[in-house]
Amino acid sequence: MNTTDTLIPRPSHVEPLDAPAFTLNSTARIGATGPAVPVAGQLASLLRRSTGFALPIVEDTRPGDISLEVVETLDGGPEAYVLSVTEEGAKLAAATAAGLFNGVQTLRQLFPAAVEGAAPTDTTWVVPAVEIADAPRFAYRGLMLDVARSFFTVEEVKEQIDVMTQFKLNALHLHLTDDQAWRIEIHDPGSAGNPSGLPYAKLTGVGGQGAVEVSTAVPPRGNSGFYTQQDFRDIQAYAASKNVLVVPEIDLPGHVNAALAAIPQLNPDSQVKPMSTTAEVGWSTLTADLPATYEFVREVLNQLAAITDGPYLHIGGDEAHVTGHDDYVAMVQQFVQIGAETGKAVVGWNEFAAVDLPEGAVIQYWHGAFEPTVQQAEKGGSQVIMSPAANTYLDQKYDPASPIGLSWVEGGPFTWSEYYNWDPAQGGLNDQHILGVEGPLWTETVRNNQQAQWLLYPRAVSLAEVAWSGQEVRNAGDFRRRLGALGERLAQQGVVFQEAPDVEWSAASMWPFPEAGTSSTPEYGTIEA
Ligand code: TNX
Repeated sequence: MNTTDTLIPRPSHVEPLDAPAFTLNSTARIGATGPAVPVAGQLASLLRRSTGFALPIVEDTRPGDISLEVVETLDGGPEAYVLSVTEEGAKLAAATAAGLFNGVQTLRQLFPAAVEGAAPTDTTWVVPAVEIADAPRFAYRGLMLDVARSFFTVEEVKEQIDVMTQFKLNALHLHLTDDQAWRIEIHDPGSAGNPSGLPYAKLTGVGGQGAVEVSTAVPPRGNSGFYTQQDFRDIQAYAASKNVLVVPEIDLPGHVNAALAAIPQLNPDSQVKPMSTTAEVGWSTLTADLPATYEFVREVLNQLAAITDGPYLHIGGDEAHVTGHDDYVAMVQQFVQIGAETGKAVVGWNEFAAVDLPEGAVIQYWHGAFEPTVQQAEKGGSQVIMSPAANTYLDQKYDPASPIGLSWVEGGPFTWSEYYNWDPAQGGLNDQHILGVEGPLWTETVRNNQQAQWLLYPRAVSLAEVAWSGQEVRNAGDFRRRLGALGERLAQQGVVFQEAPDVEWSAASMWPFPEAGTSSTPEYGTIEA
């Protein structure tokens, strides 16, 4: 195996050195000062766990150590890093802590796979001599987790963050509301801020109990629950410590049944709707000529903006099939304005490109006509997050017989290569228009982290490389080899992955997914075809 066979995503410049390797031994230390210290701490915890070495964090280094340094003048943008490994040690430099975090993920992949182990093993910790200079192609490299159809606890979300960050993915979009459920606490603003007396506490009181129910999923009914505002902050702080930005979504003006079931004033007849568990889409809507609609959206977006550290608020906009076109435009035009007034940049699914977007708005392209997105990007200056369903939808089946996943996207089934062999710069968009790439994981058929991981990996790794590595260093055959090598690391971490049959995996997945029609592990229950 050569040096780069373990690096994923592939760095922009790698120069293996024809020189003796570095061996980390028990007396090694990690050098860091100032903003490099927390990142050094993260590297130390990983290495201490698998090596059993003390690895103290120190200010000055000597031969045999690893050093992390913030060098503000370093080129390549905030997430770039340079890593140099010689017999004398490993030196990592970046302009920011985020860049160092990225470099640490690369260094981690240069160690033997046993570095991912949960307990010390007797391994010689050799790192090949190499010079790496690396920077991302796109600033936004995301996954979306649909916590509305089936809830994921704070701990489960943190676990997902732990896995994704090793591939330098840096954005987590949380789809917080949908027809089946409402997952984020909204406080009662008090009488002055609540002229219509909307019962905001019912959003989670009623809406938080909901979940999807489909006969093919195991178990059929999704999980209930919701995040308090403190939970949301907690997820966000954890994400930030791993260079991940959280993007919260309130889906409007469709996908709102849970809100209609909680708040009578959002309905034209002032009667709450029943909660619903169906996976059907496009059948609910807010009402354009009810003043409560705008009062509600303003309060919700204001509260969400107040607890969101990142620059983005996602306001949905997709599949409003029962909203008349004029009503759609009337509402979404106001919603983007309300969103912008919170001080955040609004993000929406590409349908929302039908309205005049405020400055800084971001369009998430997923499906349908591409022209409105391209036009707004070229003329209006909106940036685009590329999530074309056939190249990024992580909820799609790997195989028609797969027990988990959906199959509505044309061109499927989809394995790692459909998510690898595409270029986000397409149809008139160039890299300047593109903020980045995101893979959505819708959870109609997903009930826990193992099932989620099975759909995510390895396809999310394909997306990570599409988002990070320039076209000039990407190559499917080479990527397939590196995926094979990754198997061992995922297995060491206890991460479930799909054993794509065209990849030579270096280890088996911890739970190779059972075939449809067979009954298997307690975690999965019985899988129906
Ligand atoms: C379409 S993609 C949806 C979601 C579904 C998904 C299932 C998008 C913006 N809306 O409501 O969960 O298909 O793949």
